[in-house]
Amino acid sequence: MVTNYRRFTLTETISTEQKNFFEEYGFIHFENFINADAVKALITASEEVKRRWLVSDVQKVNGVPIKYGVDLSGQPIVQRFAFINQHHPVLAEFLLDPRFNTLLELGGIGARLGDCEKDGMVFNHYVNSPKSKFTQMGWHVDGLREIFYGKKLNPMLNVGIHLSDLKLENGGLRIIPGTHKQGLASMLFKKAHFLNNEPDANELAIIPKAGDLTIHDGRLWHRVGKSSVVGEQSRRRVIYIPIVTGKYQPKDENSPTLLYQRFAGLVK
Ligand SMILES: O=C(O)CCC(=O)C(=O)O
Ligand SMILES: [Fe+2]
Repeated sequence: MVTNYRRFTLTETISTEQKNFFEEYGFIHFENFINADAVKALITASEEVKRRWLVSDVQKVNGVPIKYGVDLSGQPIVQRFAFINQHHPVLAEFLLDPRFNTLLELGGIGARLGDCEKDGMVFNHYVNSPKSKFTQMGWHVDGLREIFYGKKLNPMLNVGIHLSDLKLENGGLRIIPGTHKQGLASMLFKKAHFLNNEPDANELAIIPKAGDLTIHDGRLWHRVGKSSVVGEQSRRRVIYIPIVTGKYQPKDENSPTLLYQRFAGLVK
């Protein structure tokens, strides 16, 4: 497993070196995108949305199922929020940071932030306890969603804003660098989507500090490894926002639930 890879710092423009790295490996890691106060504000906002959604028992947002689970205390929590940016001003405003525009350059022509497309801003909250319903995620490519949508694959990037300090034993994002260049057959059949949680000989462990930002190509094989530590130390929060291209496809409360979304809900 690769753990020692190059990290970058984001400035006003994407350097040629950064662009080349991203094109070759299909991911890039920028350190210190936001500071500790900003991390705290984003977490606090998610806690407020959680309380509201628990009270009104929100099951879907714009057709996307919301995943609930149980915290260490036994209290119910939201473990996967979709379109959370549409439910809190702090999260909506966060997306106005001009540095997101800088990142669009990696998405090519017509690239935009998918704040009201796909699953919008996703907020994942993992915690490893006997009762937790969300501790890992099997191998998958995000681009597969396009095939479930029945549409031609448009390049899609996933921007991650990491809100927890991680060590290798905390599990987290595992990717296979370079697999974004694979053909359709490998994308569909290299591994059993969401069902396979086995480590891969070529995987790389993304090990972020709270406040770091990563981008991975939607066609890259990746998974979320389970934390080998339990309890409070296993808590992991990460935000994802897609960079999309192609036809503008906003979702609203009448949007249907897609097949892959039903499927993903069945997998622990
Ligand atoms: O939690 C993560 O770091 C990755 C989640 C993921 O791959 C997904 O939601 O598609
Ligand atoms: Fe993913």
